[in-house]
Amino acid sequence: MLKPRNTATRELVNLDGLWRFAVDTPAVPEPWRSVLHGATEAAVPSSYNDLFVDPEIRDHVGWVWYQRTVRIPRGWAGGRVVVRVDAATHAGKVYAGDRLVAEHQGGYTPFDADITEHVVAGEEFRLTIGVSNELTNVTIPPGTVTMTQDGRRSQKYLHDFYNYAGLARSVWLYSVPETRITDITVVTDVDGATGTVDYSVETSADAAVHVRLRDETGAVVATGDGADGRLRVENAVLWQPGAAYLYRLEAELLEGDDLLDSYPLDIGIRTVKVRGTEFLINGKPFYFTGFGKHEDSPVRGKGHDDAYLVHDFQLLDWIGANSFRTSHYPYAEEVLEFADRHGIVVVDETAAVGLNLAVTGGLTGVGAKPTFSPETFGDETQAAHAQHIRELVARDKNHPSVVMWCLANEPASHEDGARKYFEPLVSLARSLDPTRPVTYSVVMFATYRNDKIADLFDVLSLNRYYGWYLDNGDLASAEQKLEAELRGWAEQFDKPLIMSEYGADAMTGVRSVWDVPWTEDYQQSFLAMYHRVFDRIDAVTGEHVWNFADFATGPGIHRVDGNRKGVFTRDRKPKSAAHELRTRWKRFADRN
Ligand code: GCB
Repeated sequence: MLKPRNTATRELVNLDGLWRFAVDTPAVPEPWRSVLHGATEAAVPSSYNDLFVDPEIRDHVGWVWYQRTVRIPRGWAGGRVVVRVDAATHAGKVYAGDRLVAEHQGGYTPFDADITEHVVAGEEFRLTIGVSNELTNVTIPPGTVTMTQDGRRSQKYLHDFYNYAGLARSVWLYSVPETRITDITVVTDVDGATGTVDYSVETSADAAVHVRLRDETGAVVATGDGADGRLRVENAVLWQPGAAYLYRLEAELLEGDDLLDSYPLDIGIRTVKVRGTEFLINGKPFYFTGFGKHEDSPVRGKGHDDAYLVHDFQLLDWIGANSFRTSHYPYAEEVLEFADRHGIVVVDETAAVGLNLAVTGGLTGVGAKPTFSPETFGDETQAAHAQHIRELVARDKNHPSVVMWCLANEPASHEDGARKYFEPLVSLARSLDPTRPVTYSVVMFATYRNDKIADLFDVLSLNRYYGWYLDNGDLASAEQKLEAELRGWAEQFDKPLIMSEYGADAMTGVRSVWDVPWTEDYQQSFLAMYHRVFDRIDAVTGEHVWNFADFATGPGIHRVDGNRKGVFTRDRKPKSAAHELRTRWKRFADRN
């Protein structure tokens, strides 16, 4: 799935801005058929929830409608005209005038609507996009819609972040030639001082393919002919964590001397491999330092924002982080491109969060119903999960920053049924991308004794909260239990262990000289305790603190206007713990 770009043969119009906006109502059964009735305006990109003061909009369950008028540029006769929706959370429908032109399920991967037959170059048309925030037991992530006593529909879900919805990423109008490049896949390797780039170009019809690889100065370093091939780059400059280097692959589709289509792709030459307990990037052991993040900011919710993007990466650099996990869904493509350009390593996670009914059972690890069963999460959920993995890999496979796929966050991997559910998904991910390791984030109920799927994966990513959800306020007990558990995993599996979540809530300005939960001091001591343990266990190959910044959640008795485990506040001010991490991770900079 190629990102829309301006090229010699393609044009691109950004449709962001203010759109007419209305919540679905039975009074207007087919709102796309005319100018949206009773509409207000909403910003795109942005989640819509926090834009409005009206709780009927914020808490609405079901469809909302976005609409605007779009003019097709005059010169676009001849090719195909496409609308790209970068994200419609969690389901989208696109109408060109009165016609339904695309439907998509899944809130964090893009989709296209080919509108060629429904529009005329130089003329305007009415573009309406419906977005639904509903989650069910067959969506990824899952949820349930219940009825309140007074007859309102209410969305319940099993994940700990607010169910923001809407058009949170850009919408584009673009043109592509009739005979065009439809996909490019690149796999790189290193052979001594030579970098190899295996490329494969898919096209909509037979035509000659020519590729050219340029270095950062623009000099051509390799060329190739044919839809598949291998380029060799002598004295290749590798893409390294902290030292990004990108080559530009220019793919061209030709008929004789006529250029039918061209598409540029920035790629990095690098390798990723797991060897025993080591995670190797370019053959060198890599130790992950960083965070589980969220796409989350005031007012915009999950709306992509280039200012927050730049600032968050500045803070990652300031604190000495070399990586992050896209917890708990694929992030905007702009984020991955930025990571590519700035040498930040990414663990790319699916939106499969909440496949765990045991979480609703409190700290017992036993839910009222089994998680994986035909009546809970069964074949249809698994099919939706598989489709999501296909779309994620299709979108992100060429990013050098992405070094691993994380197929789920905290599934009930200790329950019967987990293996039957996950085995085909792991095989699918491996067949779609044989080059990257796969992992999942392991919930605390799943231990090295009872987990049923760990052997299927390359890397074990553990989410652990000793000292917070267990032994709250007692870091001495927490330290013993954490160490015992990590040693258990390390003895049982010869695989890298990443602590993919560890963290404590802290309210800025709440202080204590004792180990008092919710203070900044406790958050700091909590992290320091984990670090002592990590440093005693060789198999630990990385540490991702939960979370980079405070973030919005649904209401809950253990949430104070959201989750406060951020090392930065929601408006990105450091808490005391940030300094603890900075001191430690700056020291680590030489290790990678
Ligand atoms: C977890 C989840 C994460 C939560 C976190 C917490 O295990 O993976 O989404 O936000 O715990 O703070 O409870």
